[in-house]
Amino acid sequence: MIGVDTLGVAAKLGEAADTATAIPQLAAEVGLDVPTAYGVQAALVQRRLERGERLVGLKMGLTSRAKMVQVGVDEVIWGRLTDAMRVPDGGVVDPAAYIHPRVEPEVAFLLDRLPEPGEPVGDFASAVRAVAPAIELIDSRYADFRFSLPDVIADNTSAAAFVIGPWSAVPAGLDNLGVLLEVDGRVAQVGSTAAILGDPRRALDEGIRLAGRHGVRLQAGWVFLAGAATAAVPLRPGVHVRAVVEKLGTASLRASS
Ligand code: OOG
Ligand code: MG
Repeated sequence: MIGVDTLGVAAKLGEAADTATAIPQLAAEVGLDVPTAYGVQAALVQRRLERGERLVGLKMGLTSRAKMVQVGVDEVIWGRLTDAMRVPDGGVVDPAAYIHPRVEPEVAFLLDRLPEPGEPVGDFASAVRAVAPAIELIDSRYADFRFSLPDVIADNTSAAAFVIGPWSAVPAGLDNLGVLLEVDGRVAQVGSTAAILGDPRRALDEGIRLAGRHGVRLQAGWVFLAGAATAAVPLRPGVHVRAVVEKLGTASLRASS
């Protein structure tokens, strides 16, 4: 689309994140469609790279019905992860650094040898070196956590922070593992990895395909978040959050008060 001020839109979203201040949705007003929204996302993440952050992976969004229903957008999307977004397992995050942070349980892959662009992942075991339970902290930069499809794509799919639990070897089946999200020891969300496109391994095929359309090639050593199996829950000050994935273990974080 001609005439979209990609850098200007990226600057608005970047400042909203840096200052933890919500902004109105902007896609309709500035005329963003899906391809131009991915262009804004690239420019938004480029701002981070220019201040010294490193690209360390890719995240999928809206790969489960629960998430699509929660945000009212029903297309699979992807975003970029940088090293500054990573929080150590068991680490502390400050909820005040975000606008309206939410947490969700995820499954992470540590990428290894990936096929050529356009080729499906034939052998998952050689494409993925290890798997881990994870937590994603999402924080839409739009007021009331409401957005259209191009809005959320431009906003780097609400990516804000992530925690990866211990890596383990890829288990025989990943397609029906129980998933829990606990807040202060109480179960807040229950699900199954089956909710992630039927099998989280499919999320990798989708990620390779969709990112490839925009010239992004996944790299060995990158982290890949397959998308949340359950709806996200608000992150309140002072709470302890734990994601539990059957066979894989747990990842946790604490919110400062
Ligand atoms: C969009 C990001 C969705 C997931 O795992 O489905 C996502 C949002 O919910 O704000 O990260
Ligand atoms: Mg997510």
